[in-house]
Amino acid sequence: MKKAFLTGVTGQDGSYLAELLLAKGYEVHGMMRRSSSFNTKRISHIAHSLQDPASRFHLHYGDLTDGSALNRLLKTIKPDEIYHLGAQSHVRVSFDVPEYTGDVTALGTLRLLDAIRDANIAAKFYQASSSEMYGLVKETPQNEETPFYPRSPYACAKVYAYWITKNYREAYGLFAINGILFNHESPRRGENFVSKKITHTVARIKAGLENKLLLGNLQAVRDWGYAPEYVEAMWRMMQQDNPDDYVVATGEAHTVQEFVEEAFRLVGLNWEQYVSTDPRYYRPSETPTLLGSYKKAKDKIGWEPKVKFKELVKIMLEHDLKEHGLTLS
Ligand code: NAP
Ligand code: F7E
Repeated sequence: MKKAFLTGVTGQDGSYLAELLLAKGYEVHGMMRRSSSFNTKRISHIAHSLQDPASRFHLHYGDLTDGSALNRLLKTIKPDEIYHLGAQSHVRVSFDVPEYTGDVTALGTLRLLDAIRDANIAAKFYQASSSEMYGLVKETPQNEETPFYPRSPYACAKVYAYWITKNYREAYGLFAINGILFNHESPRRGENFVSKKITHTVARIKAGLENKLLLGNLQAVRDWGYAPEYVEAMWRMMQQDNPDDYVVATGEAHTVQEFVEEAFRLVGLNWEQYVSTDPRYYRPSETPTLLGSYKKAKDKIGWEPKVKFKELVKIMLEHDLKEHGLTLS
């Protein structure tokens, strides 16, 4: 039985990936950090089996700032595949906590790669790289060869993590790869990312619990895909014989305003009556527009997106309406 080790198991992607790997028969070990309140909401449906001695799902405390814990975990678990998804992943917040973001998101990756060397294991390593690395884009659409121009402390940290992953591949022969994923969303997306903020608030407005939605830059353009499909791409990359880097995207771009319009349209409300902009949600430097080419992923690992923009908005909104006992008519 293959063993996988996941950082970020309590996050959006970690929860979907843990489900996928369990369904494929893996033994799954997730690292979570200690929190004063439960941070396991996204995995509670699989974590309930933890008491079962036959469970293939295991949780371990650890933190990406704690190299000795990472070393110990890898030496004890000896995983075949490591999916490194843990990060301070919020771009706006990275301007408030730049040093912490660098420590967790950049150096955390180095600590984990070094722990693989210290444990002397032949584990494959997946780095959760990001389209934010393209920032002020040098060409459109962006592909694996497009130069990076990061626009936030988060994106700078991800550029470091990208290169240190590649460096450990070249220097030490590790099977270490970068999945350069464009924005991907789901009902499990954190509520302070724009997609979930919109569908969550539109559902509350429809339920009569709220009457406004405050947003930042409505003209930002993103290539939004569906998270459960993106974790499948991660797994496929890791099943290849040779390590390589891949872009995962939908090849469709939309503005934040279009996301807003679609969500309000679905519930039959006029968005302009509810939406205002607030400077608090603008970034000191923005990534204005992103659009990815998934050609290499399609050709080499047979991956293609199925859920596109309108269906994504609908999936997320239906889920959030249901929380209030509402449905789309
Ligand atoms: P997410 O929901 O924000 O999850 C981040 C995970 O990292 C959570 O499990 C979080 O734990 C954990 N974490 C944060 N700080 C940590 C620390 N100091 N030590 C250990 N764990 C820590 O992110 P996601 O959307 O699932 O994204 C997964 C990865 O892909 C991230 O690296 C992100 O930067 C990257 N990425 C995401 C996208 C996207 O559109 N979603 C696109 C490209 C790349 P808590 O639950 O305790 O907070
Ligand atoms: O912002 C604009 C904002 O925070 C998208 C992370 O998963 O994807 C994510 O980063 C756009 C930006 O995602 C609000 O200015 C307008 O242009 O949902 P977001 P992100 O910054 O693209 C990448 C690929 C990652 O790697 C990251 O980890 O929407 N926007 N108004 C807003 N954004 C937020 N959060 N809140 C607003 O009110």
